[in-house]
Amino acid sequence: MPIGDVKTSLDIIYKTTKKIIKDNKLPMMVGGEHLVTYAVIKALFKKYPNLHIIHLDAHTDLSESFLGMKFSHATFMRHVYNFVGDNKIYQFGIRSGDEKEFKWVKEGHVYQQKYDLNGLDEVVKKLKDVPVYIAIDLDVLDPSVFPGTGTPEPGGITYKELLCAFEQFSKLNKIVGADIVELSPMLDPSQTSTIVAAKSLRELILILQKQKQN
Ligand SMILES: [Mn+2]
Repeated sequence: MPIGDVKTSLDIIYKTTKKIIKDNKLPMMVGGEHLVTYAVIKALFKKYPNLHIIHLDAHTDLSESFLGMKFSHATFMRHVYNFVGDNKIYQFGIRSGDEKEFKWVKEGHVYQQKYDLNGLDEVVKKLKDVPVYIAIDLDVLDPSVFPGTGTPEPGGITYKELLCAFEQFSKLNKIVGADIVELSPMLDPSQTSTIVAAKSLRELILILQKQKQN
């Protein structure tokens, strides 16, 4: 990635994802900055116009702009919304956002479960046979479990709860891509966060592997 060049980076991710899709493989993104997800979903949406997104995160990421930037980790899901449309995005674990975002959510554009993963089982039942993308911002975890991230928010879920979410995801029949993002190893000298991220990644890869065999 050309560091600091957002547009070129998104272009590279978009083109690479298109190639992965064309080769009949499943894109699995690892980060880093959550904005990477935008380009992957954009490429997947071309193939799956009925694409749904399950998004685990502490933050809404639904601002139209952040610090003057249109494309950032705090805005990407709003830009995803702009092409996937109403009732396609399902957010869980959310405990940070601004007033404008929460007001917009209340208008009913996206599904949002605050603080925890309650209701995920029902959403999984509903989305069982439609194309689903899974976006996991690891800051959905409590900072006591995962401090190595750029914008930690107290009051998050436990690792066991995340494991239960993976169990739910394994019931989906059509996962078409996934990501695990926002690990910043330098922010956690204990390296616990890196271990948590690696273990989460393993779980998600096993779920995608099962999808490939279907
Ligand atoms: Mn976040």
